[in-house]
Amino acid sequence: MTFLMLSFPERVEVFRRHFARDLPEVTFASDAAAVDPADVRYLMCWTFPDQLETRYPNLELIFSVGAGIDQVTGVPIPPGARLVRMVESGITTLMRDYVVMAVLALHRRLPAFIDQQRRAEWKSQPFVWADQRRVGVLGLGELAQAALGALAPFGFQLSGWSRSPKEIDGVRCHHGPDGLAAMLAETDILVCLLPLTPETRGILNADLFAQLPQGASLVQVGRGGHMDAAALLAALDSGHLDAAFVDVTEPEPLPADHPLWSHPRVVLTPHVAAHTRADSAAEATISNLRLHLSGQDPKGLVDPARGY
Ligand code: NDP
Ligand code: OXD
Repeated sequence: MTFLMLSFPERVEVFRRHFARDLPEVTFASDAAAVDPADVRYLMCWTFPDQLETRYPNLELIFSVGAGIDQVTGVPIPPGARLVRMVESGITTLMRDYVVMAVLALHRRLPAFIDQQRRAEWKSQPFVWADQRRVGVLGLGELAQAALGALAPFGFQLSGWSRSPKEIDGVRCHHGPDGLAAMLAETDILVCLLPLTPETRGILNADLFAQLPQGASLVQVGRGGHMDAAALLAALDSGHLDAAFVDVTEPEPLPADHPLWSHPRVVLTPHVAAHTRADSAAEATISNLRLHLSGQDPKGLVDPARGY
């Protein structure tokens, strides 16, 4: 019963130590060439090794090292194997912090002030109090709920949108296509924390931007494939949107001549909103393996029909 981990050496070593201490009954391996493929029951990776479908015939669980699984969507897996995305406190806290940072920066119009600073322009901007600012989040999953929880104490008006109906204290919850239109019409700062699926690809497009109120802003921390960058730039240039934080692009890395790099109202970060933390991820994975070994579903189990 082998757990094969394909990842960076530093992360692998942390996992190796945790497995040796907390789950010695499972053999931990990190060298694919040195294991008998028939022994591999559990695999952790970001992208799949070639011919995964036939390579490890006894695979039961495939763990993504990250929260997203769109990088493997559509790649066949062995019959009987199930895919698990990463749910761990390191990713969640980093994302929570990034979203709070970006929302506060947009709320206090930091991109406008940085632009003014470049021109040595000493000028105030209109003040808006947090209780007058409406923050809407696309997605109400693990990361979105952590971000909303951290935004609540500032007093923002909070709302969120998901596929299925939800009830979250202090958050106006919407779902489905009608719910999206209702939320967008009342959102000053929109945060995208959706998984990338056929349904959500391209969701941040000209039509969606047009449904936001004049002067709204965007925090794009989902996946590059969610956003039509040309539509964002057009909405910023027309003045309909005020500013954007963009952490994910298509392609990544973003080519050096892409206009997003130099737009004065865009803060661009290189897909760093969150990152898997080795020690907490190892604990989460071991806890998931224990659930699986006792016949229960692991946390973060992907539903192939939904695509996340
Ligand atoms: P979850 O699976 O916990 O949450 C996904 C949420 O999106 C759920 O609320 C789900 O609705 C909603 N959703 C999915 N499809 C639709 C749809 N068609 N219409 C409406 N709502 C939909 O994911 P996480 O919170 O863990 O992660 C979200 C995403 O964040 C990742 O998939 C990845 O793309 C991105 N990410 C980005 C990182 C970065 O560094 N920039 C780092 C980590 C993740 P429901 O609740 O009804 O199922
Ligand atoms: C993830 C990411 O999905 O880092 O974890 O984007």
